[in-house]
Amino acid sequence: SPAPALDFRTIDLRGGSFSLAELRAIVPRLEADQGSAVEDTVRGIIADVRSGGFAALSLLAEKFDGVVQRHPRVPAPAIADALASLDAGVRTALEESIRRARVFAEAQRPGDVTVRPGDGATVTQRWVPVRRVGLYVPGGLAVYPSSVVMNVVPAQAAGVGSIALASPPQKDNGGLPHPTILAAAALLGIDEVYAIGGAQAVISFAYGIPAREDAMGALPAIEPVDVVTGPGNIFVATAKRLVKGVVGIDAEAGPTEIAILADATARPELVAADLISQAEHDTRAGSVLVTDSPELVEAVREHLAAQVEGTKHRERVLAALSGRQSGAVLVDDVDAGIAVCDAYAAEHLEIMTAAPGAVAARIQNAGAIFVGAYSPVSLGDYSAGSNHVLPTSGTAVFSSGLNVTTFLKAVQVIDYSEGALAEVAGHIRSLADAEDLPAHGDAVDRRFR
Ligand code: HSO
Ligand code: ZN
Repeated sequence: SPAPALDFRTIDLRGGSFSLAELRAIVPRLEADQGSAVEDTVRGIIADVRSGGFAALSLLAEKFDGVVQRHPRVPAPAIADALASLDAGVRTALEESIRRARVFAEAQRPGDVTVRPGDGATVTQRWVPVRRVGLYVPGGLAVYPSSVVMNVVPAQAAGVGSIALASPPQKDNGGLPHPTILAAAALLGIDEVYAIGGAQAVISFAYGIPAREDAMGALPAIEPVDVVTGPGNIFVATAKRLVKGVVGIDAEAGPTEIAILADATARPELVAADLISQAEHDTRAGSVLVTDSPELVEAVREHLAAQVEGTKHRERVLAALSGRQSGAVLVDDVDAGIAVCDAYAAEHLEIMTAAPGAVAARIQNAGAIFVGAYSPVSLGDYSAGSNHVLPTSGTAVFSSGLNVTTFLKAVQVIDYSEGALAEVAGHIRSLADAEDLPAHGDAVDRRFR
């Protein structure tokens, strides 16, 4: 088939003035998925796994992964072997990623606060980790040991006592998950690993799988978790959405995005390289340039065309750069560019302008901001110390990247003395009567009779 041509479109906003609603409609974005057929499939898998337990998981492993499986738990020696066979350079790099991510995550732990709103009265907010977390890691096209690091490290820093991991069984690896996933788990000290794919992994974690006996003996339970995190395809994302409420989930991750806010001082070859780096993930990935320099747009387009020819995943990159989710947005000045970036709310936003730190400080909406020519998104994907699980599809307007608080919850503790309660008893009476809930007031008054 003929190679697709680069079609990196330009949206020219110069000379116009646009409301936030207009900007949100204009910025390059994928059409939202409908996905109701997928939802029906996933509901079917939920029903099967909840009623059939391990027998249902075995059938699904055979159907989707082509493997015969009696129980999905990965034996400890297989995890140790995977680490022993890991490439030394990859091992050192992962260890440094873990170290930097851990320093950052541990520094994020919020402190408890106690206030004294009256004499003898204290109110405390205490941060408590969730008991148990399940992490799903894909095993198909995208095998990302870096994502194991990004999910596990903040959970460990939060003090989560029990962390389990699931990844699809691989036919050519004896039904075990991909060896680099197992090796990353080993480096992080995770020994509870299951060979379960896709939606059924999320469902197994959310509801648990009860212990059973078969002809060969015991099949130990998978204990339910409190939070499920991890990336995945549309089936995984749908499963997470459907179990939300039974468990907590991290953000539903859509295709990855990079926006670059640049002025005429930016180096076009670096802008092009960074746009290509994220386009490499997915034909649906979004690569957006926002600039006040028409010369930069032209230069970037030339570098894109040239660099795409030498890149390994050329077809995928071309499709992503040419999709309606990608393109250049031309604006009058950097201020207008900031407004466009806030409306777009990119998962990753690079700032390549004069004084990039000052521009970055004015951005309200982005999953992560990369400041200046030496902070590319690739750095954040692997080795910066920041997390690469970030809100996509404009959800950075209201949500955050994975961090230590994803795995914590705040418990409020109220401790009033007799005198402290007496001080507000009349107010409680007034508000209880105003809401026509007089027993609320009575419960307080009874203490003072
Ligand atoms: N850019 C992806 C994460 C990733 N990149 C993993 C390489 N490996 C989403 O933030
Ligand atoms: Zn990436």
